[in-house]
Amino acid sequence: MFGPIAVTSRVLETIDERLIRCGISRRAFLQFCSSLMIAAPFGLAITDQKTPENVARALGKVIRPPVIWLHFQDCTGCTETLLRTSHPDLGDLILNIISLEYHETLMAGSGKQAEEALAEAVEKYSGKYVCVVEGSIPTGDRGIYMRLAGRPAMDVLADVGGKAAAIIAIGSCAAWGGIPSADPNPTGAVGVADLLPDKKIVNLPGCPPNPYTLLGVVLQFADSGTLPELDQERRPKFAYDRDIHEQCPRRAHFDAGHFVKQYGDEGHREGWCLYEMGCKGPDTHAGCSTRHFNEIPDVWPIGIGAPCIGCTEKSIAFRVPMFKVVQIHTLASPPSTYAPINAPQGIISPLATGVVGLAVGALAGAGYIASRKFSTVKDDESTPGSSTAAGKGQPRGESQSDRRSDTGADSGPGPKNQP
Ligand code: FSX
Ligand code: SF4
Ligand code: F3S
Repeated sequence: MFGPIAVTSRVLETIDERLIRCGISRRAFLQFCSSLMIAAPFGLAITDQKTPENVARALGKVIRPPVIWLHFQDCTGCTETLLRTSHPDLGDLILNIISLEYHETLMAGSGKQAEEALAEAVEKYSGKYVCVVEGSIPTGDRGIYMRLAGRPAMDVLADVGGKAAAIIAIGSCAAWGGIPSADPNPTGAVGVADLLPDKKIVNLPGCPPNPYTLLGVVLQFADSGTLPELDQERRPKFAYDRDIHEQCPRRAHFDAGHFVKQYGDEGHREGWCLYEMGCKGPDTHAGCSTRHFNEIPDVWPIGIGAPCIGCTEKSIAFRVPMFKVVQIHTLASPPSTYAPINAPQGIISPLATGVVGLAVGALAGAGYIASRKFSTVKDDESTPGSSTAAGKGQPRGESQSDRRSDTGADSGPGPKNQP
């Protein structure tokens, strides 16, 4: 248990106590635990359980962590992502799992009353609360571009963030400046770590990020006082260790050279790869391709036909032009669960799948069906509106390395850049 908070446990309830008192259904809590397991399958002690029931049992005993949420230069999208769950029950539940002591957008009070609430929460939980920061902090001209109750945002962060047990910078704005820091950055916008480099800070970039990543980190900290393993950008590895391209459902089209050339063209309608539309997936670390938003399958940028803009990468989002294609640096290969688009037909017989076993058979069968579906596209139709070799679909049975070596300097943006 998180020591300092446990001391005040007579005041703060456990999650179970709170949910029972507020009449929140067990069903909603189990649904939440399932989503948490999907968002954080590895790397979090709290989801290292076999079933949602076990996660719920462990989480139920945790003391609700006090959270003070600060808003600076933001669009409130990060707050929205937390509340716009697909079931209203879940939104309610989230606000009951954490003990939100201060949040400008959600609290009923305003003005003097709100300021007093903030001061009281900071004093009462000093050194014990989690400070969530949303939005970038303007530092230009001694911070005059944003004041809260007469104080520059920088000072509020130094005070409230400075007394926190840990800070979570939610969204790209708080993590590294985000949109407000785009050139020419008139307000001198920076992220939290630029101002409080020595604090315990977890960055959750994304515009917005997945809310379950935030909840996973907060709950792990409340349970054990520890933070998940972070990468060099202070991002938790459990959510940011892979690039979008590695797990993208459109990856088979990338490998086959099937690219959307224009919004609304045939390739776009068919769900082909968005690389030539400037998709930054190959250079972007985030879990979006497997952990979608609002608990709804395919609700994520590429899922709805828009290229990834690299919103989690400080060197890409709002820095590299939207339509500029990125270099392919990784050797990532598509997971075996995605059928290659040009798979030879008929190689998996019902007999073979029966011999291999039910589980493997089901997987291979699904792959086979998917490959049949994709391969109904004729090779000569692979690049609508283009006559160059770059976009042509490759003949069936041709190896990936053949395809890569065939796509020379001018022949195709995707595979040609792969090592
Ligand atoms: Fe920034 Fe959060 Fe982008 Fe918006 O508030 S990360 S602009 S989605 O929502 O701060
Ligand atoms: Fe998916 Fe983008 Fe990679 Fe294409 S380039 S496979 S759309 S991540
Ligand atoms: Fe952002 Fe790209 Fe995901 S734009 S939300 S990292 S698909």
